[in-house]
Amino acid sequence: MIESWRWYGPFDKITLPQIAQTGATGIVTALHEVPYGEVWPRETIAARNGEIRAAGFDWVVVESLPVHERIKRGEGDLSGLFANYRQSMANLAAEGVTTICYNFMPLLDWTRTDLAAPVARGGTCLRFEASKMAAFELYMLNRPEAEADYTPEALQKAAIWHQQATEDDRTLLLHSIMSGLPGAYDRYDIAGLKTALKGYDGIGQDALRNHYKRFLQEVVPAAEDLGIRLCVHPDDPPRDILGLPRIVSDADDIDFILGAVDSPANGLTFCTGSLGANPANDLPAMASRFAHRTHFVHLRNVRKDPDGSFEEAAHLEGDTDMPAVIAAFLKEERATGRAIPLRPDHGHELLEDIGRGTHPGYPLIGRLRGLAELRGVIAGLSYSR
Ligand code: DNO
Repeated sequence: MIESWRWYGPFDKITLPQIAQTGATGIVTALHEVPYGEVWPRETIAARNGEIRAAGFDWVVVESLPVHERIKRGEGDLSGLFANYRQSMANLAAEGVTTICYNFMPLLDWTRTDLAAPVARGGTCLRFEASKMAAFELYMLNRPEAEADYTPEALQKAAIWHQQATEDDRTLLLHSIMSGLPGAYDRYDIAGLKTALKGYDGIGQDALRNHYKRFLQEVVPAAEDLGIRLCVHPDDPPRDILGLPRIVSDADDIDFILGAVDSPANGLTFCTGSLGANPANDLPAMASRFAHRTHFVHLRNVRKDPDGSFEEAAHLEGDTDMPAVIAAFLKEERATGRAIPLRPDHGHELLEDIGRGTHPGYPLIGRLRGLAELRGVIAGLSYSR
């Protein structure tokens, strides 16, 4: 597997020479500065690639080439947006960057309620507390229908949180929930989020699936011609949220997507953290089943609570059998001769990470620990004497 590392570009507080010391050889990045829906210029791609190469790395995966919300909503004449997506792919391919991760989550990317939840032995992790999410939906967004999405216990705790919360608590919760928008620096406030949610009125799972299928039909043939491998990132958390449908959450969803345009260019980012937050997902089984269409692997672990809460555990702790998942990808590599890029997804903030102000989930030491542990698993599984 190709050990890679997500780098947010020249403004990332973690520099390429620092990343070199982790042992990773691949860089995962994006042109975060280009607004969603616009073409990624070839010169800008070339310049970023030059910087990455000069530091001794390969740009192994684009994460992400974002899909514009209008495509997700199926709104209006989309031909320009589809053409722009194809042109960005062509410009990337021309510069030798051929694996592209994206997601199809309406409005919000990964969603957490706490960005610095304490870890038992020190350090902090990202956490999704169902009761806080319920409080946000019911009392800050005033979305009474949300009651149906939570357990009675979570609803009770939500009411108590609401009674006790200060203005600062509410501001912090909004900030945490908005932090998942990767690399995008504009965030919704409550009014903005309400307006954005209205844009999805009447769009259920079936409609979103149709819009997604149309997107695949528009871009996958071009990807095939260009030698591009697209790989969709699963929903995080893997369920409907804020009343928005989510359609990349389990094995049935993935079957639908891979079948919608049945081509190796239409693939998957296998994210153990996202998929692992759904108790019904059997990750080793899913890894075996979908390894042949997996072009990128995100490895991290989660520990789940019965009320739907979960938190990010250390990479080899938590509920997911990480060695079993990795074994499935090593088997695929042995069978096909492919090398699949992986990255340690989020890490805990540990030691000097604390207070450094790196992107939530993307500290240096916590991810370095994760990568080192995963590297050990791979070495162990590859040991054949
Ligand atoms: C979370 C990331 C996701 C991912 C996007 C891909 O840390 O794995 O934000 O980058 O969903 O489009």
